[in-house]
Amino acid sequence: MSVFLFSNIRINVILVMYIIKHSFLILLVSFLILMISQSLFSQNIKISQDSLVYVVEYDGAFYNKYTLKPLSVDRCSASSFLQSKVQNYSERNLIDNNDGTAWVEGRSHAGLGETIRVTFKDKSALPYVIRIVPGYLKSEEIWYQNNRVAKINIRAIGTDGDSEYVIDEWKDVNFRKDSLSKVSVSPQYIDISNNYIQHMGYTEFIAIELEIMEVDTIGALYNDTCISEISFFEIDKLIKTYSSKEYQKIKN
Ligand SMILES: [Ca+2]
Ligand SMILES: [Ca+2]
Repeated sequence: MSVFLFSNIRINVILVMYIIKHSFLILLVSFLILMISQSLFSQNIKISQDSLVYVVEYDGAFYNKYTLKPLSVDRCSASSFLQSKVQNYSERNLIDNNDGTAWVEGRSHAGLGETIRVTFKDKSALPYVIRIVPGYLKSEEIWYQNNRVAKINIRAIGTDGDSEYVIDEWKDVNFRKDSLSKVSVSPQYIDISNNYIQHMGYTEFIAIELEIMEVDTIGALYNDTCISEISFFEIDKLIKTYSSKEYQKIKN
């Protein structure tokens, strides 16, 4: 009887030890998985300092490499912004050189069709590259609490006689969640220059207009779509010219 009892206790002790040992392992593995996913998640949303310093343009015969310089915005206006007594969400936040402040649309819906219009101090300026930070990048938590711009339409508006000139051949720019998870929420640079070369020709440039076409609402607490920053660059100095053959070589 005592032998049976002893062996029973022993089995119980072994069982408890087994559970404790494996619980610890399960906890350890869960903790490691959490740490790794947190780390990846954090990297994903980290604001990176992009090193965009040049752009390559094809002129029909050669590929020309230019340095870029930022353009000074004269006026930035939006079709709406979120009214708040505690925080400023106006379009001024789009051009304040701070990725932690955002313009937030002011409609009760997600802001589809809302527009932003920008003019430049230098009236002869032609923006070649646009930098956009989608969403409200104040913090990871705030970024996910709000809607993020998923698709935006960009138009260059110029004069053609008395009529407004709209370039409608431009591709929509996508900031979809799948591409975000690949490239993080670091600024998106969009080279829009080919459209100028092909379509602006004899017209005079007036403004850039951006329109919200689609938003990403997954996980959002508020039905508010945000953009943290927009900036514009024009070409500065020609630093190198490549033949088609040379360019394909360096590109690959
Ligand atoms: Ca800002
Ligand atoms: Ca809204």
